[in-house]
Amino acid sequence: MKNFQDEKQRDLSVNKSDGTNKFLTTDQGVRINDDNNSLKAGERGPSLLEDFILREKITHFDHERIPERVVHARGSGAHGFFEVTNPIPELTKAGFLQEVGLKTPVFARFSTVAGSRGSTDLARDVRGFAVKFYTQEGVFDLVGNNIPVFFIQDASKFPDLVHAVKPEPHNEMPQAASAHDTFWDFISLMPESTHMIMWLMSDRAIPRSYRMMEGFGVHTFRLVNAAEESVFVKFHWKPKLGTHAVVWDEAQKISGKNPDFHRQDLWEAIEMGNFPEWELGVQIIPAEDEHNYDFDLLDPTKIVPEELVPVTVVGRLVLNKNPDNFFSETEQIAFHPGHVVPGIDFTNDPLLQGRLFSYTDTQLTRLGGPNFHEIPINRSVAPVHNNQRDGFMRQEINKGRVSYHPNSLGGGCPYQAKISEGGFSSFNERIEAHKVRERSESFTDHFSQARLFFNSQTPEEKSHIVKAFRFELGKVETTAIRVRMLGLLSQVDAELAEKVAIGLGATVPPAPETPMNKGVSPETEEEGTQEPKDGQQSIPLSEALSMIKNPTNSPTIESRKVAILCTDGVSESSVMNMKDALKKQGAKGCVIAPHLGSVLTDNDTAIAAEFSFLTASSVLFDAVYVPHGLGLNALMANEDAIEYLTDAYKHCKVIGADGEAAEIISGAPFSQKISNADAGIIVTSEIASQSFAQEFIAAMTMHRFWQREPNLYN
Ligand code: HDE
Repeated sequence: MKNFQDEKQRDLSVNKSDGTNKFLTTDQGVRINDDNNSLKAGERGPSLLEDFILREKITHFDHERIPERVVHARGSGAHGFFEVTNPIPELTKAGFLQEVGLKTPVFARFSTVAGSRGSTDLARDVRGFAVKFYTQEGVFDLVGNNIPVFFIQDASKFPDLVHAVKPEPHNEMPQAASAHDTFWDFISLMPESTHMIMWLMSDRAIPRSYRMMEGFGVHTFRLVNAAEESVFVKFHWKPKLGTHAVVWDEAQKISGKNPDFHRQDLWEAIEMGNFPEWELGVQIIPAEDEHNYDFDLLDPTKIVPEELVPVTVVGRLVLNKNPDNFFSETEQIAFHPGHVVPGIDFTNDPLLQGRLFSYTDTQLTRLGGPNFHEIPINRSVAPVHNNQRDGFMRQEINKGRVSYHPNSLGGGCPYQAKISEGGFSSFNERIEAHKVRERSESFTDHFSQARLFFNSQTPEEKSHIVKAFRFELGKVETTAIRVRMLGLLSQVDAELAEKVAIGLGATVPPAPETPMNKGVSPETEEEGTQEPKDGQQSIPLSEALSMIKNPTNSPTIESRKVAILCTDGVSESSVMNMKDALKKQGAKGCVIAPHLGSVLTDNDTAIAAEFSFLTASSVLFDAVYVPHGLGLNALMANEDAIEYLTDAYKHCKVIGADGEAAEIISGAPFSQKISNADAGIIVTSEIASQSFAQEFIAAMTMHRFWQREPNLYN
């Protein structure tokens, strides 16, 4: 055994739980001889207090849980890198954006907002999209969402918003859902949330995958260059796989069948080498254009339409490694919009300003003290030297007597960095104002952009929004709240309000003489829609706001999953033909059979069944394929198998069948509804045809065939 006589021989940096030590030990490093029996006075006797091994193990277990995040408790994350593709040194001095090809390590965490840690991934909710950049100049966190605006304009309303959306306090229901009275009570009294609510009721709130969501910094930030000149900027993440959603009925079923659907999707994609990827883009607004729009850049309930200011791509984010330990990394990571590096700065957005306080404050409770920056996942790769000392769980062993500045005993170190040495200095913004509790008049238009969003959607997307409102408000028990919401919606679009009202069996109230405004008292304020002033830019439609109009830059089915329904007697060549064709496109065909094990093909070979009809479900796949085979009658008699097809049809997915399996489609319960123009139903009488597989794949690149929907509900 090693003799640690010399202090230097004790390598304190060795992680005791790195797995290299094969012996089980206590936290003090003492090897354990028996981990199965507590120490007792006699084999049938009482346990002894002396048993330090038992006490340590149980004490640690008793304290395993830490408080979950107040919001965004449910999340999943991964490691990766950010690589610059288009440097912007003329706009920012941030070192990590200076050179083509420069890579910065990152950790990204995606989350829902309202639910608890164990809640479903598929709740209708905003998704958090937080990225920690470990830059050479310190940590930069871009803590955004998958929706570019927010519910409220001022940080002071955040606790109210969160109290309203969380489960109701008297009975702790419903979990991870906004469809309840307190949420809509609050929203119906907060007209400033109308724009956000339109996004929340759209399919953006039920993404197909974390890998298929856009991300937004939401607030306007500043970039600052070496000459200390600043531009305004909005951050955008654009997913390589396009922005896609599931449908609400599907989301609810997934919540039951696999509440870890997004978590598993992210994990498996990375394990399979399908590394999730996004472009980072910026909308750049010159300082002199600050007042050129019919909205205020500081108002977080507003977007800057991409048609007015295009997105300039600066780099790409690739996630290529799953965490080794969920708790240590994904749970303990601590984001903060106030973690910025020289070259990136804040604006006076009053929501952002409030956030700058909240994030450190919340970690003090969640992570137990002020040293959470020392937890490995939070550590800066840039050296950290300062005079912060002590506190719970201090890891750093600071040496010497000096823990103050200025000092002479420590040679003046650590000393302040000049700006030319990379020292952070806040943008020198001129402010001359009265101290007031007021909101700017330029924040009062709550409806124009809600209308812009609604009008920019396709008819299918509009109908999903109507249905989402019908569902959510239909769950609200207080009639007055529903009616108040209809009043708000009528100020966005009369037809929208009418259609929602039909679903609720209600009547749209007459437009208020003084529409609600400023989000506090419905009675007091003036007009909530504002005409652009002279010279201000405004647009009636924005194509960029529709997911369906922007499927993806390059159609792909990479990493998509297809359910292949099989029984004994299935055509081996059909199954293998489809599996191979999908594999070539980076997608996966999964054999689903009445039982696990394998199915026997028409060639008497065995094909492994990845799932049984019981262990998987149509909603967990992007498309369904029924191959030719002898056992088709048995398949048709199986209610579970038929449910794969009916759900796939209802959720507008591609359905394919070849050979005699085509009859299954014509005999399916939905067959009367299929229109000839439905390009999502691919059938052929041929067996194992290459062109059939290609047609099936081409249809899958369309994601969904929404044209089916009007027929579905007639
Ligand atoms: Fe957060 N938010 N937030 N938020 N937020 C938190 O910080 C808060 C807001 C966002 O994966 C908390 O560490 C206030 C907008 C994400 O760990 C907390 C206000 C946006 C995450 C907090 C906002 C966000 C959080 C809870 C209004 C989009 C998860 C745990 C003034 C731009 C990050 C924690 C992760 C987490 C406060 C509004 C995004 C309580 C006070 C707007 C993605 O500090």
